[in-house]
Amino acid sequence: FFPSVDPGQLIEKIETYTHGNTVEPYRVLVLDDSRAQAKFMENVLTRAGMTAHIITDPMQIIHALEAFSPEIIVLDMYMPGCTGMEIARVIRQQDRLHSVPIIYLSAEDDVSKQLHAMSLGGDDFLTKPIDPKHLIATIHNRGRRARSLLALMIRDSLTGLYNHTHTLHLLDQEIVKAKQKDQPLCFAMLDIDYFKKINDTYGHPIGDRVLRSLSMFLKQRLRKTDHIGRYGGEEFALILPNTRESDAKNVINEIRERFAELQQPAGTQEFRVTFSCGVATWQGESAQSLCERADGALYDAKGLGRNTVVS
Ligand code: GH3
Ligand code: MG
Ligand code: MG
Ligand code: MG
Repeated sequence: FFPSVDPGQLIEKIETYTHGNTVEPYRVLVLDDSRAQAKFMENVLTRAGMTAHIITDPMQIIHALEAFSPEIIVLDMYMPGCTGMEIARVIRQQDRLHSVPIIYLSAEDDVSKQLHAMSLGGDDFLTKPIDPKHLIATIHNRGRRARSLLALMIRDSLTGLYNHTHTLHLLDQEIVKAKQKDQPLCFAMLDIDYFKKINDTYGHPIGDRVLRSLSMFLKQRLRKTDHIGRYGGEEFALILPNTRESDAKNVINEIRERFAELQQPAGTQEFRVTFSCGVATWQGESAQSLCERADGALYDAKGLGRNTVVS
């Protein structure tokens, strides 16, 4: 899946994680039953510009994963009552943490035991006493790769928009925020009209170009705080935080009119494309119910003859 990725797009994806030039500090979770060792690690990581979260009780791991959402996990190998390997297994069972790097720390110098630990879901094995430079370099390498992989995982490769899974994840997050801040939230489903006909008439590559053209158009016209996802083949989802339904409708209608004016090139010919859209305002319900209402409104927009926005 790597060769199909456009390098420019890749850089843009990584930049969304680094906010331009300065790299956002890595969030590192350290579990070590020795308080002295844990304190030492906290010192080393903090001085290297990382955000460290230290726990000494293995029972706290689930809560720490949830509350801190680490990008890298450093595990002591031997602790009273459990091993780092057992903790790694618990971590790997969670879908979301399937590829988070795990670094083991131990005085264990038996290589076969080290390899066994690695086979159970670890990525690196550092032996105590820990050399701070070695630890920092390991975290940097693992962290950088984990970030770029994550940036790829959440995007659709054709358009560079968020993919279906990540769009739903963002919707869940925005629902929580709307509740906390007591702000309105709109969700819109947008579907290109007669797209099958475009493919049949001009060919699939031209159809793909229309998808990219609409994606760019949406990115240029929506706010930085809005989220745009490719929900399905020629379906897009828009998450509009802190937006009232009437404002959402106005903005999308304006985009609809402007996009319909664009001439899409196809060899020596040109053609125009329209889309239909259904908008729903969050009413304290689940993400699924909100999606269903937006989908219902989209269905109505199609029924009304297409090239329209319905709420
Ligand atoms: P409607 O106005 O009712 O939405 O009609 P439609 O033709 O747009 O809808 P339909 O769902 O029948 O067709 C969607 C088409 O989108 C069918 C599928 O081949 C095409 N499609 C899905 N994904 C892609 C893609 O990635 N690239 C291209 N070129 N076409 C795609
Ligand atoms: Mg220990
Ligand atoms: Mg469709
Ligand atoms: Mg369609």
